[in-house]
Amino acid sequence: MTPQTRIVQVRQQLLKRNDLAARALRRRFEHAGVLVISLVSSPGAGKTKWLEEMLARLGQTQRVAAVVGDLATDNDAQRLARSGAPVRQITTGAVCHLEAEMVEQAIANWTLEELDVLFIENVGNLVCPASYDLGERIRIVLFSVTEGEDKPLKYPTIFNTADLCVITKIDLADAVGFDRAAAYRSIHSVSPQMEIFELSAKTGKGMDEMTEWMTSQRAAAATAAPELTATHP
Ligand SMILES: Nc1nc2c(ncn2[C@@H]2O[C@H](COP(=O)(O)OP(=O)(O)O)[C@@H](O)[C@H]2O)c(=O)[nH]1
Ligand SMILES: [Mg+2]
Repeated sequence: MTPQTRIVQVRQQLLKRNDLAARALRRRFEHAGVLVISLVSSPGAGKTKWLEEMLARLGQTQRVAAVVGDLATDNDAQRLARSGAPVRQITTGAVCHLEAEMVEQAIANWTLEELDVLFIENVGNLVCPASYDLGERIRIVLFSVTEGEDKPLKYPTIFNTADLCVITKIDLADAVGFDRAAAYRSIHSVSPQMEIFELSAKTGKGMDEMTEWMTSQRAAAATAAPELTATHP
C-alpha cells in the first residue's frame, strides 16, 4: 500500500465516523424539535455579525442558541453571548472545520427541548467544512461582496452542499464594484436551484426578509415532525 493510499483510507474512515455521529445528532435534534442551521463561509465573510443580528431578531420570538467554531480564541462566542442567548465556543486548534463529535460535546449540558433554533458557526474555510455533516437541517453559505464573484466556481463543493446562499456586506457593493449578475451566474452554475438572499448585517438591509425566512423554516420543521414539537407552539 502506498502512503497516498493509506492517507485516502484513513480519511474515508474519519468521514464515515463523522457521518455516523452526525446521523445520531440529527436524530436527537429532530426528536427534541430544534431546528439546526449551520453557517459556512470564508474567514471574515460576516458569519458572526449575521449571527449577532439574527440572535437579537429571532430571539424575540424563538428560543435561540449558538455554537461557534474557530481555530483559536473565543472572540466570536463573547460577541454572540452579548445577545443573552446560550453560546458555546469550540476551539479546534489545528483542525480547519467542525466535526459532529465536537458539536455533540459542546452541547452536552444543554437541554435541547428548551431550544427552538440552534445555529452552528463553522470555522471560516471554503474547503474542509463542506465534507463534514454536523447533523444540521439547513446549511447556509455566506459570500461577501468583497470576495470576488467567481468564488463559487473556485470552491463549488461548499456551494453545492449548502441549502441557501446569503450574499453579505451588500452595503459595500457599489464601493467594490460588485457585479451582481456575475455572482448569481457563478452561484447558479454550481448550484442551479440555489435560493439567494442579499443583505447587510451592518445597515440591516435585507435582515427583515432573512428573519422571516428563518421563522418560516422553523414552522416548516415543526410541521415536518409535529408530534415532536407539540410542546413548542
Ligand atoms: N460593511 C459591512 N461589514 C460587515 C458586514 N458584516 C460583517 N462585517 C464586518 O466584516 C468583518 C468580519 O465579520 P465577522 O462577522 O467577524 O466574519 P466571520 O469571520 O465570517 O465570522 C467584521 O469587521 C464585521 O464588522 C456587513 O454587512 N457590512
Ligand atoms: Mg466568526
